[in-house]
Amino acid sequence: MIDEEGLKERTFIAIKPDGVQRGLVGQIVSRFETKGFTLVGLKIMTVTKELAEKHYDVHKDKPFFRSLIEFITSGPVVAMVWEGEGVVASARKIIGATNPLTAEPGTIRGDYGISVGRNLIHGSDGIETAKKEISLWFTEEDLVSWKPCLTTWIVEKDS
Ligand code: D4T
Repeated sequence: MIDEEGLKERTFIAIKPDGVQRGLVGQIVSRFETKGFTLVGLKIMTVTKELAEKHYDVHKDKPFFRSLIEFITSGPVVAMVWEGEGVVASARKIIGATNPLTAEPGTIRGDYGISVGRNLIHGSDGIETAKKEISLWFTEEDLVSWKPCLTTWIVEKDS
C-alpha cells in the first residue's frame, strides 16, 4: 500500500543490546530479508538516554520504565527500516509476543529468548507509530529507496 506521500509501507525495527551481544544480528536480519521485505535503513548505534526516553515515552509511568531505559542504553543497538506491503503487522508476527516464554516457536522471541526484559528486538506496533519512530531514529538522508531486482518474483502486483 502506498500512502498519501507516495511511500510504500515501512516499519522501524531495532535489535536490542541483548540481540547484538549474543551475535544474533545476522540471523535476525535474515528473517526479514528472506521473507521478502526490503531493507531501506540500517545503522549500529549507542542509544542516548534522551532517545530511549522519547522512544519509550508511552511507557513512562510503567514500573519497568527505568530498567527498560537502562537496558536499551546498555550496549549497541542495530536500528533498521524495512519496507514492503503489510510490513508493520507482518514484522510483529515475525518478532512474536512481548514475553519470549509465551512467544510462538518460529518467531524471533520464541526461538531465542526467555525473559521479557531481554526480548531481543523491537518492532513498531502500527503504521502511524512506525512513521513517528522512523523519524525519531533516522533522517531522510539515512534512508535508501530502491527496488530489488527480485521484486517481481516475490510480489505479484507491486503497488
Ligand atoms: P517493543 O516495544 O520493545 O517492541 O515491545 P512490545 O511492543 O512487544 O511490548 P511493549 O510495548 O508492551 O513493551 C515495551 C518493552 O518493555 C519491556 N517490558 C515490557 C519489560 O521490560 N517488562 C514488562 O513487564 C513489559 C510488559 C519489553 C518491551
